[in-house]
Amino acid sequence: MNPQKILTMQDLSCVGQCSLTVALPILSSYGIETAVLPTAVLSNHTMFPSWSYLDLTPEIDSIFQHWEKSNISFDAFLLGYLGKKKLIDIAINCFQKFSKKNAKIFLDPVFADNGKLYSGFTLDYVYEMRRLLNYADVLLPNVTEACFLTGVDYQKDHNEVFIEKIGKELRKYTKATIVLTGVQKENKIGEWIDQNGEQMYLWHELIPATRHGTGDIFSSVFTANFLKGLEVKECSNRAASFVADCLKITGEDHFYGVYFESILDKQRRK
Ligand code: PXL
Repeated sequence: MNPQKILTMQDLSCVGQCSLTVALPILSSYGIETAVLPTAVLSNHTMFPSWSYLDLTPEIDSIFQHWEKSNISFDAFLLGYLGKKKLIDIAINCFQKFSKKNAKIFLDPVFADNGKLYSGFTLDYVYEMRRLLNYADVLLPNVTEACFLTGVDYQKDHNEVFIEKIGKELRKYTKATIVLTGVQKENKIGEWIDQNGEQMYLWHELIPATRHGTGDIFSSVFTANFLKGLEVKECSNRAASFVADCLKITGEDHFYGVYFESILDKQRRK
């Protein structure tokens, strides 16, 4: 048996349960061989009051040269937080060099939430990110990211007119299956999905807690289930239900990520 091989490209935040420290254990737990391309090492993620940042992009050329020599290639790519404009071209180069035939690209653009850009991001970065949308097979933005990418003004009222306008505008940039996350309605949270022209909403119980890294958990669980052959709707339901379970078990004492580790095994067996 040849396990599927995925490459996940994002930062390594030493502390904080996000990006690689989430994607790697989750994807591996599904039996998917997971290679990593760490784009930077941070002491912790950027929701902490301060952080150190070591840019690893100068090393990537050399990493790629060695991968080429060894004929390394991947069945899939999962991109999360990149954080530097130059990484957009590096990502495109990476797909061109290391994709197996029909390799799938999962792109979570990760640069904003709750109507605002994350610390350190600018509109220039958002415009660069638009170029990557063209390469994605599955695009997993939250509502705020989708607004920045399309130029639609963010609003708290996620009514259907607003959501579907964002969806229509996103279509101008991508043929990907769009999974728009964090859509809110009354006491529910959900996704709006547009796959091959078929559109649907999925709704789940809203757990009234905001924690860091839940988007990264969502995209990792979604991607793992997709690679296992599940329908998009089921991948999304499973990802949302795992995030909800994580939020439920994470106590108030833990201000950054969620305690996903203790329930990961149970999730994978579903
Ligand atoms: O969870 C997304 C994320 C990943 N990596 C870093 C971050 C963030 C969100 O702020 O700061 C370094």
